[in-house]
Amino acid sequence: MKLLAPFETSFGRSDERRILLVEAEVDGVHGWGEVTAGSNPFYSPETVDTAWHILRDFIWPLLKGKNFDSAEAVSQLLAPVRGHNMAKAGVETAIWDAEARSATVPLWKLLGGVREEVACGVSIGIQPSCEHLKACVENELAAGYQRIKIKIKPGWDVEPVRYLRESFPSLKLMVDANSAYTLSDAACLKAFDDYHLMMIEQPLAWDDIYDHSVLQKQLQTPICLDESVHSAAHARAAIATGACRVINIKLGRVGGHTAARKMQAYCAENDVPVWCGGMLESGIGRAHNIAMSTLPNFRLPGDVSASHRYWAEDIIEPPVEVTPRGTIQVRNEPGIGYQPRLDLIERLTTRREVLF
Ligand code: OSB
Ligand code: MG
Repeated sequence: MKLLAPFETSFGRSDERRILLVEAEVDGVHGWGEVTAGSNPFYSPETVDTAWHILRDFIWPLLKGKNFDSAEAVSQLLAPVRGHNMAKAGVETAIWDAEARSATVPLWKLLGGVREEVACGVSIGIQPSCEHLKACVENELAAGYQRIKIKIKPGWDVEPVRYLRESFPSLKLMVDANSAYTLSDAACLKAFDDYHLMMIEQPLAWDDIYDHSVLQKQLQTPICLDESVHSAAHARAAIATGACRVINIKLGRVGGHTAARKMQAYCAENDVPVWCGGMLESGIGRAHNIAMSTLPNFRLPGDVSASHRYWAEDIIEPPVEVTPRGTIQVRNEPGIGYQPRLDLIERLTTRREVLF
């Protein structure tokens, strides 16, 4: 699917997304999930193609013919496969959707969600100039979004933040570095302390916890971890070492709804707020993100925004829409609450494999 506008981060630029969907048939009911891996291993080690391989050759043999009472059992069945959380989440979330549809309940209720309206922010990619960035922010604020995150990298960091803060003194603003810095950049990162940011997301290495704990002690701005937290155990290590004060939860990165639910509960017990991250998902992944965002400890606006920010035509019906107060009204329909547009998905499909 071609993105309406290219999205640039410290690790590269995307013009399109190769979307890998999983359709799971469980007792005759079909559920849908999305593998959120990219085409390249620049955000995480997984790619669309590694996920395809792992799903077909290792995940499917662990599930085929298995009896289980609930989607909750799936993550344990997949435990023999180390890593590959995005591949796992594709099928795990599809089975959660199928379970909710077969019980005719909304997925968010089945998961234990507690709110019918979720707060939305936006993630704005690296722009050619501060003027361009300001225009993007004005546009998103006019649409109602509650907080703005901007992507940063060395050479595009303190200056755009200073510029935005001058124009928008009380804006809920944060930055995401996607691992573009090292501890030797601490002085540069410390300069963010003057601009009252909500948080700085993943400044250091994608697989690091310890250096973040060293950095957090030097910063007033809270650190939020994304790339380096893949489980409740990682959240425990990050919180115990003081590596962050906020955690971004992505279904793909943590391996699905069961893991996400555990992680948000663990963070709640430790008074660490979480929010739902995004991976430029199609409507299927987006709908799962909305369901997850209704869980109790999702206390901050997420990166879950309207379909039309990404796609000329989304593959679900209706598309995801955002209210003028910057929220998504959760749908009270069975499963993910949105219907896959089978005709459109068919037209966009370049490769398919049926496993049985
Ligand atoms: O780090 O949160 C990230 C997109 C692709 C890969 C990583 C990230 C992102 C985003 C976009 O920030 C969030 C979205 O709008 O889906
Ligand atoms: Mg991030």
